[in-house]
Amino acid sequence: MTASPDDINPRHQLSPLACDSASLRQSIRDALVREVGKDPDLATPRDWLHAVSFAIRERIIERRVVTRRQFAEEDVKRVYYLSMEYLIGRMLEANLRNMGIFEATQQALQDLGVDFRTIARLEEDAALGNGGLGRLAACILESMATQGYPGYGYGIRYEFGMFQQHIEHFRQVEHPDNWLRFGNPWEFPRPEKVFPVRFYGYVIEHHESNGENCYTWEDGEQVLAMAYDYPTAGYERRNVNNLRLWAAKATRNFDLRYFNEGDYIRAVADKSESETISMVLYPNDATAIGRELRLKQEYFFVSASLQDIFDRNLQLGYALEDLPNKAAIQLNDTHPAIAVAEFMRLLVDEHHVPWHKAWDITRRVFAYTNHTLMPEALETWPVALMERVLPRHMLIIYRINHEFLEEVRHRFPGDHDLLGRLSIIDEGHGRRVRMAHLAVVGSHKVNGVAALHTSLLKQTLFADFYRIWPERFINVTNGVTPRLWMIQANPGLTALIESRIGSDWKFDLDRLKQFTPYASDEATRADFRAIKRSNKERLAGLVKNRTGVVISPEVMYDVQIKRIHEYKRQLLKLLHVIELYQRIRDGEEVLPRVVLFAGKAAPGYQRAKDIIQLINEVADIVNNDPAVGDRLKCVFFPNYEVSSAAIIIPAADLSQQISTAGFEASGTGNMKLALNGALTIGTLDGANIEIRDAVGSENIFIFGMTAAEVNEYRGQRHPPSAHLDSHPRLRGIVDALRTGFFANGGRALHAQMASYLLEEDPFFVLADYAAYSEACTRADSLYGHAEAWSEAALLNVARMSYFSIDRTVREYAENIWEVTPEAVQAPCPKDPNEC
Ligand code: F58
Repeated sequence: MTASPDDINPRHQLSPLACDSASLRQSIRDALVREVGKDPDLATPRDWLHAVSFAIRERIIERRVVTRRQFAEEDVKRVYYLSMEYLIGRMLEANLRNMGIFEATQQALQDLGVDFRTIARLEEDAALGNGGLGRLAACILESMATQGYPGYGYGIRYEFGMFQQHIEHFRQVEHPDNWLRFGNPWEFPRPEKVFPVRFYGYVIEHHESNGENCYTWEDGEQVLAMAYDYPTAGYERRNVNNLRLWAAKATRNFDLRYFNEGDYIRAVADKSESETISMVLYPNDATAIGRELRLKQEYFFVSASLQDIFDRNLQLGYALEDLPNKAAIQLNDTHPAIAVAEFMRLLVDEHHVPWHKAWDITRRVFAYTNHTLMPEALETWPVALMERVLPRHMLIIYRINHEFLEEVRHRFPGDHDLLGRLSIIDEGHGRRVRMAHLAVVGSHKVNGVAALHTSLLKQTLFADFYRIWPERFINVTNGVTPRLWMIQANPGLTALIESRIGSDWKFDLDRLKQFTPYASDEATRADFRAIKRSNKERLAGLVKNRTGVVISPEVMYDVQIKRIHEYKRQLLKLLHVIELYQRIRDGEEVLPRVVLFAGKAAPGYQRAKDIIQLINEVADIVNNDPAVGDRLKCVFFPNYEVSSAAIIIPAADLSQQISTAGFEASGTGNMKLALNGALTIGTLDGANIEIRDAVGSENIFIFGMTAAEVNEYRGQRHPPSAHLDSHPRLRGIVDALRTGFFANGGRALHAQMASYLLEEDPFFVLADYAAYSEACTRADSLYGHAEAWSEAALLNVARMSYFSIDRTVREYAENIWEVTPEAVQAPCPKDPNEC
């Protein structure tokens, strides 16, 4: 019972809005009056921002309607991407560019006397994520739309996204991210799309005549999940996919009990309590959050998404047995892993599918992406908590586990340790549910996000699972979208490439390889340097604005931009800043540079916050020392987010990717920076290894212990202080910290950080320092040869095509989802009547 073209009521045929600048101008002016409710004479820049967004959203949603109809007509298999996080950034420019109407809209605004850049800056970033995992989800959605895959994103519409970072007295202070306070023109609220989500309560077992018991989940409390849709446009394609984010609303009868008792205030207070579920994103980047509210958030969005998926499939007339041919569900890490149990509950309890059939369907539908090996980031929930919050799911997990362990027992009789290691329930730590095990057992494919990461997964975290199901584990190396991270962020470099090899590469990044010969062309190199320089001027303006620090566009820009974490080793870079400072003070020549750090620390992660303070205190001394001048500036750029990344990255010369080997699953900042012509200085960690293979080892500065060496070294238990003489200056550098040379807020913190390095150093900063400093010297000496540096930088650009998110998504589509792109329609014509 699927829709065919003939089914579409002729009265419902769309007459597309035109996209020439005159029509856009009219739409913008109309939206200003009709949607924003302002007289153009009185409109503020934000009013114009909203007006233009409304004018564009009309055009996006039209294409969404067409896309949805086409998918329904063609009976396509759909991909559902379940992610707790989407780090989207600003939407206006991305939508305009992907819709192919960026220039026309700029023109329309100019005709209205409005400057595009001025209003675009006012848009709040949609920062519904912490870091790489959330940004990857946003890149994947954009790529699915661009390539014509029928992809649906599901997540949470957090009222407050990632906190805003301020620096006060050198230290990070968090402010709430009230990103919706001016309204959000990009979302379509769907008050009719609501699903009930239950928590707590109890389970009743019913005995059936066929021997299978059936269960009902009763009582407890219910919250409604209401849909908000964010259409996601493909690049210069007509495809528009949908990101559906859920907000919690109190159920309509929430208040009956108290209202009947006349307790109005209590009733309303309860209402807001249930709405806290979607209130705020947990700002944690590498540790699992063991809070009840977090578990409720996870189940809340999973349950609503799966109910929605079931509804869609049933409405389209698909049989539940056929789900694996109609739906692929990707779990972005374990945060949505409870979906495995919820899917079983919906099949077995709600739709009365027999257990074993249901289990077969479930496994064929789900796949799971792992993003970390770090034990503290692996989610486990106390059995007691799960039993209380999700009693039915706990029973389902018990049965899944029982049957799984039976299978293992059968294959490996007598190996009790193996059973304990594989069990979904960890019996050793006060009984906890291991969500990663649930995800592996419930999926047909499990992937790591870079080659090294996947092979470590197979050797360590999932070694036992790999032994029993080797075919289940595959690698899908991450990628980044060139639309945002090149075309939008770096129009100068985009134009340069276009002038040399045309524009096919924008649709197929593989063709960027054709740019390779231009790396040895002097004119191209000179143009590249001019572009870098102007990108640096743009960044220098922003740095001055945000920090007051004046940086010269003449010098090397050396950047480390990512979440602040011990394993990412911002401290290693900071020690090098101190080395450079001391060398300048000692009268040595050093290559002039700006070192720029940016990144947020989890609010409860004291050491990460201490590192931020240390950076700021060192920066304060260095930047104000007249003996140093422009030879060294150290900047901590506050409130790093997608929109600032898009300005920092194109201006960077040197990209710091210096995590302790074996800890960074992949990294994606490394890809964005190399694509923009920054050279990487990095360890053999995550995707750095594949980047080296792609760009050539002569065009990257690799240093330090490998993952295997780190492992071996850890076993040897060397005292970190043994490395103080491995580099002529290391002792003096650590001494400067120890004695509080840079201290401003108090020496204690500096001394404490010195003892941390000397006594603990869990991420081997001191052990890798000599190698790091030497690699920096190599980088500096190449930078001194402008032609050679530019050649290497251009080779990086030309050879980064593998790291396009489009390649990543194709691999997911072919090796996991088994979906094909919908014959992507011809690129959007520029004909005003056929937008
Ligand atoms: C990141 N993980 C990895 N987690 O650290 C990075 O190497 C990788 O490139 C990226 O995923 C994409 O695969 C990450 O960002 C989180 O932010 C989680 C948020 C929720 C709590 C646990 C960490």
